Amino acid sequence: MSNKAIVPTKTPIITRPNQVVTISRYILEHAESHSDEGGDLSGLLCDIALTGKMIAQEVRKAGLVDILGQTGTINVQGEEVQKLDDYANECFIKNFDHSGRVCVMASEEEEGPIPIPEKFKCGDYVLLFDPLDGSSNIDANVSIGSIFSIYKRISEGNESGTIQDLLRKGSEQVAAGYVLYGSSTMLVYTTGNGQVDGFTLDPSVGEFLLSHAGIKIPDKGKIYSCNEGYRNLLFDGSRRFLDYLQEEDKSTGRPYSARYVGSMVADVHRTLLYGGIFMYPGTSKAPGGKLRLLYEANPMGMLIEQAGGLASTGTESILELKPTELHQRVPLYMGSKQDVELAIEFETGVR
Ligand code: AHM
Ligand code: MG
Repeated sequence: MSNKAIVPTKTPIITRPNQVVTISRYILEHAESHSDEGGDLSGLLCDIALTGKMIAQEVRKAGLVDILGQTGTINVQGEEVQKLDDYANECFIKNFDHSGRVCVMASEEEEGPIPIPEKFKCGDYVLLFDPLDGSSNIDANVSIGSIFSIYKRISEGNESGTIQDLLRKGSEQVAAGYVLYGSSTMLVYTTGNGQVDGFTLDPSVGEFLLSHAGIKIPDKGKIYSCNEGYRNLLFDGSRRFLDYLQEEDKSTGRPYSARYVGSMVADVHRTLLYGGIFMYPGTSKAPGGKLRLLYEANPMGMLIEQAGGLASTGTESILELKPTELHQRVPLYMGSKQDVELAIEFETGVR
């Protein structure tokens, strides 16, 4: 993408069935709805799509390590073979540090804030990302994903942003989304206003095309997603909630089915489309849970809530938590509104 601001079009073009809508066209047509002053948010989202395509391309080569070379070695093209998660992390940093659209970044793979080098212009936005979530699934050819979260900067001036720009409540996000590298590559994003849209990569033309317009999560589902290997380590409320979901009762649609990929992007994607609940509560070994508030819970929470669902710690709204550190973890429940409300009742002892 060039640094030139993209000017929003005045009259959004109406999408008709069977019409091919590329992601860049869609972003431009909807620029007004996310009050995109100067067009930088549109440009940023287009850059995310490009980054997703670059990572998807590399993900497709996973498993060819014995043929293309081990990580750390030089391959037949004379390039260094990188670990996929390192590649994805660098890809985000390199695509955004000179874009002129962000003033500071943070990655699940980096300890501290990632400043913008002095030689490059700083922009108005703040970008946080988990470059390759679910990376333990790579070698088994199971779906993985990238997650991103975008805020408007709050610090003054034209210099690099600060830690305060990064430690923000999820409710302040101006956009969030993920790229899922599954049986197809999909990009799902929201800029608020109750609108969540999904795009599928057409590999023949290398473009994300609108495939899931206006995603709405069902109010109640029939699937729960949880690592039950930790059942004995769960606290009373979450364990009783699981017991409840497994009980037989036709009138409330129980028992629920269990599905757990172990890649949050894949598990939340299914939850968004089919409904139900994805949960990673605290355990006696990890009372604060495992998943990261800024890189995983907030962006996925925004998507779920914009699609009509709920994201909760079990006692509080995820999106209202004020983070105190970059890599803070959080217990979480997210998904269909009625299912999450039920989980909260068990967590808070109402049931
Ligand atoms: P990662 O960021 O190290 O990949 O860990 C996050 C992943 C999530 O994608 C997934 O929901 C969770 O860890 C699975 O954890 P577990 O193996 O404990 O069930
Ligand atoms: Mg992760």
